[in-house]
Amino acid sequence: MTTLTPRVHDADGSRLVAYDLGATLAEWDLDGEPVLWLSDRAVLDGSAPLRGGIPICFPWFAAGPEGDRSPSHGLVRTATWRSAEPADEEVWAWEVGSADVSGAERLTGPFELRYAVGLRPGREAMGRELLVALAVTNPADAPLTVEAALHTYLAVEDVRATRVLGLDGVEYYDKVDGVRRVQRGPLTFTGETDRVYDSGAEAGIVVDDGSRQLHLRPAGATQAVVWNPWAERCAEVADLADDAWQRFVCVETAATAHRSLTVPPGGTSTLSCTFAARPRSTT
Ligand code: TA6
Repeated sequence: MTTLTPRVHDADGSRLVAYDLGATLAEWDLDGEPVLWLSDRAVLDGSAPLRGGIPICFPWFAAGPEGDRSPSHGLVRTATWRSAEPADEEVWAWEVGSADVSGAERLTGPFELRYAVGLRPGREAMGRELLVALAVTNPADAPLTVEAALHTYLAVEDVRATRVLGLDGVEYYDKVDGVRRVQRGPLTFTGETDRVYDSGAEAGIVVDDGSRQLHLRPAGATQAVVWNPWAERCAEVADLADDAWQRFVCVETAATAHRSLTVPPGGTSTLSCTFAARPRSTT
């Protein structure tokens, strides 16, 4: 059994931990406080995607466990990505292509992915900002249609006191009961929540847990996904402690079924999100 080797970056009050497995950013701590949430039962031997941080879903979202759309959330979150040259403000960059991922080309056609994690000075006294960006390049001469998501686990003090703002008036598909609804006011959490919102939320999303506000600015997405498993479903997931559901919410920058990404021949489409958090101590 192998243990994955982490990459660690520690500077200016930010600590980042990432793995080449899935190019997964596993941790972002700001002044010692976790902003991203990582399960204390996360599997770190390469046999499963990381439960926490920002796993990358591609070239499909959800589905599994059998059929063409298996495993769940695509093929790249368990692929080992190659390290690439980081550009300005990037801490790390990785690449992976359809040729590196068994079976991918048959299902989607060829693709090349570049994923970068960066830090930059925050605006408006917000400390450092984190920027993550997934660039999808289509090297072929036919359009490439794919789904993708930055499946972001955010740390909250208690999901029951957490509000998500910025989705007011947006239609969503509620995966818990299979009904389409329209969001009215802030999203609050009173049970299992699994929603696909029909907006890329480029005006921004705020996750407010009562003692810290986390500002997300997605770009290039067609949807936002919000997930919390709540108690019963959490207990069914091996790499989640029974009470873990209280301490995270997933807010995902996404392009999934019916609103997938079409990358033109020779073109590149980028899904990205900027995160800014005010440290708890100064809130
Ligand atoms: O993003 C929400 C979701 O698709 C949920 O339906 C839930 O299953 C979750 O992701 C976790 O999926 P995973 O394959 O990581 O167990």
